[in-house]
Amino acid sequence: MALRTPVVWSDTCLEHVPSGEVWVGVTIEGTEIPERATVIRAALAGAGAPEVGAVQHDDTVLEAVHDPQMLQFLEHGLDEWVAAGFPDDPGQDRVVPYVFPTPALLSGLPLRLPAGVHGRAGSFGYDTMTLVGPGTWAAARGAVDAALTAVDLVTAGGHRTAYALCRPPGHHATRAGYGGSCYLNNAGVAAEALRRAGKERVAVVDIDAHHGNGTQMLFYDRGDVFYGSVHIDPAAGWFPHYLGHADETGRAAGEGANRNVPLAPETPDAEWLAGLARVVDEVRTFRPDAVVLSLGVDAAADDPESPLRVTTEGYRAGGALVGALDLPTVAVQEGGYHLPSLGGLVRATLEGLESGGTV
Ligand code: SP5
Ligand code: ZN
Repeated sequence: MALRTPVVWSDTCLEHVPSGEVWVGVTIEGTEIPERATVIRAALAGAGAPEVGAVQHDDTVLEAVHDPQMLQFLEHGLDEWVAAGFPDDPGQDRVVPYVFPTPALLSGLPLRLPAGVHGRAGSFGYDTMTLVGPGTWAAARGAVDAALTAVDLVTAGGHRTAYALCRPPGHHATRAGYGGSCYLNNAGVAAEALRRAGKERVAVVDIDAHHGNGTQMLFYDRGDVFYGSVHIDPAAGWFPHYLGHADETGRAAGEGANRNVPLAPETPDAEWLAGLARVVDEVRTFRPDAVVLSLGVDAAADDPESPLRVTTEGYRAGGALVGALDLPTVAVQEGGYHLPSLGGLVRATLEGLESGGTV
């Protein structure tokens, strides 16, 4: 049976080309490449899913979720970088930070934004892998439009589920920081837009292999947005390294509205699904009015960026667990890097999502 979930697409997603990211000091080819989006798009079209063009939205929700100074930097920082001559000397055409205002550096003094763009980059970029190049802003902003369009489809468009084929991904982007191949937090923007569309309680379920530290911290102090994630244990040596532990349960009004289920390397379907079922049980207890699914498929066995061992059928069953909530659900694409299996994994998850409820 054909997929009925609309797929929101923006051509701008192909403009971001992350070649030459810096990992442990070495320039390597990026893994978060445009072909990811084209193979997913083709697989979903092949499954019969209708495609919808992303509709441009204004910056209201985006500016509520992200620091305006970071938005400014992402939009205009590259122009400053080029004007300062870095493409010629030392020969770097993308914005790469090199000094970071960590608590250890500032030693309690307040953050003061550096005048030089190369210094300022580390105020917003929190790693060296997530470079800002010529198409980065257009792609990231287009991904936000895709997420917002998917929200419109479930709030006013008569669909229970909608899927935004967001690229670049978003769940590592914090209020004032970008990293982990993420610039703007598409899932966070979707959750906030659902709140503003009248959904009083929203749950974000994150099945990307990595912990969505950005999304977690956007809502950490809030009781109206739940965040739950199943992911590779950062304590086992995996990105984002500093967050994603089981004892991060929320703060202040958000206490109890955050749930992390870190998993050991090599975790197969059964334990991954058991972890996801725990998250989904807590979502049910939270009684949300809508769900955002951060749909990363890098927990798959073949994926080069994580050691989890989930199969395509595991992803289908995971989609069904979320679909069984039978709530308006906006799925947004996060990670997933194994091109030959990527499309089938996303397709299976969305088929599971549809089958779990009454679409
Ligand atoms: C959205 C998402 O899935 N972001 C993933 C960010 C984690 N990236 C960690 C990068 C580690 C570098 N990988 C280089 C592999 C070389 N073999
Ligand atoms: Zn990931």
